[in-house]
Amino acid sequence: MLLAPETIADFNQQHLDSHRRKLAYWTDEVGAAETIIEKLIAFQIAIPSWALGTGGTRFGRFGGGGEPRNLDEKIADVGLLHALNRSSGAISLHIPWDIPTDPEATRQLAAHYGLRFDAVNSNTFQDQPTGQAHSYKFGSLQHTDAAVRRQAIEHNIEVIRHGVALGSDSLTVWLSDGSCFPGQLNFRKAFDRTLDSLQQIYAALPDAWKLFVEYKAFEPNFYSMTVGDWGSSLLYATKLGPKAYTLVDLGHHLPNANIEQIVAILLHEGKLGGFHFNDSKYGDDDLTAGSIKPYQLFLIFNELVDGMDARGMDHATGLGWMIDASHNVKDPLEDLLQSVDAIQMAYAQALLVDRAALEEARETNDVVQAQELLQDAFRTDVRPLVAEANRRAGGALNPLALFRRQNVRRQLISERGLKTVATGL
Ligand code: PSV
Ligand code: MN
Repeated sequence: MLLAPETIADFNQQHLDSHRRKLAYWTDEVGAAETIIEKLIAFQIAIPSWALGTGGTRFGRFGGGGEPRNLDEKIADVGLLHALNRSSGAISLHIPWDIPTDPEATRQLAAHYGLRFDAVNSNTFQDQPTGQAHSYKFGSLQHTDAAVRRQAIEHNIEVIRHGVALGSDSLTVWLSDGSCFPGQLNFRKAFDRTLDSLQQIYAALPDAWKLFVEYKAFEPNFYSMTVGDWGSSLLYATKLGPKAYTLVDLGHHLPNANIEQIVAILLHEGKLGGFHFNDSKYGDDDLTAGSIKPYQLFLIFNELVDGMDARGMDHATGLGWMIDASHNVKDPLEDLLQSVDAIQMAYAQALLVDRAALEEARETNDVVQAQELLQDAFRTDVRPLVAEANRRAGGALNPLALFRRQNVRRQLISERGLKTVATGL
């Protein structure tokens, strides 16, 4: 489904007066407004191909209808999101949930929607119904059997090949490897085997590529995870070499972890590579970014902006930005629009922080002032800036409202049917 530029223009026209009144405060009073708008326009967040359908839990799945039936329809859905907010200009594929059979055609289709291919993701956490000789029940890259490890390594190399054909430039490896019970695993052997397997994958990386090592504290293994925290991920990435980085998924920490501190240190060490945004209350809940802990999201962005500036990195291209969420009870496209919006707001708020004053407060141990400076930025309503960035880039002042006004889901259901099921989570 395509959204005509006139539809967006017409929607924006109807809301323009009220938007201009809200924006006037910014353009009249805040010197940094123009810079923030420009940075927001440049900032793009990739959408994972596996998050375009309804998510499930181990207790079931309640499909919402009109889900994309193939890769082309997934690309069309991301194209639709990007047309609405102009901030979702990339798609991340999970292989073999999505295999591009005609990469050139897939590339052209994505380009037609203004999309590029973000990191490609391998999957050695599930056994595939066909064409797989060995099971990953007891791990993949860590497995005791060299034949299983070889199969998993070859799969990752095949994923790199798919990525090259699509113009992607990074591979994300998330392993479910670990153990469910004490005694099951020799931790040192599991570490060595995993490192050796990762080294073989790393050796197959094209020159300009990056390898992201994603960690996760628990699930599906519940006693130990072989890449269970940022420390082990950093260890693997450091041993692998300069093209390997740690990837932070916000849902992959133990409760109350100070993620902003982790981010600050990884960035400082030049080893933060990518991000998976979501939110959670209890575990890896994969909820909408900013829906549970918006202040934490802001504090993370505060460290990201500060750390990237310290290293002279381009905010838009220096790290791989992606949403990794699941939608059990919401329309997936609406949920993704909400996540992108929350990320844009946290980013804009972080750009508002008076960094010189903050450093001054820190150096003089003025705890109250330091807290005030952060909270002042967080409590600022930056929605007019985000709306203006979307509008100037050709998107809608309020993407979600336009999505609803156009009855997009009803149209998708009539095109694709009510009972369609997208591959993915
Ligand atoms: C695992 O929980 C994860 O966060 C990894 O990024 C996977 O690739 C993705 O979710 C989908 O299972
Ligand atoms: Mn993830």
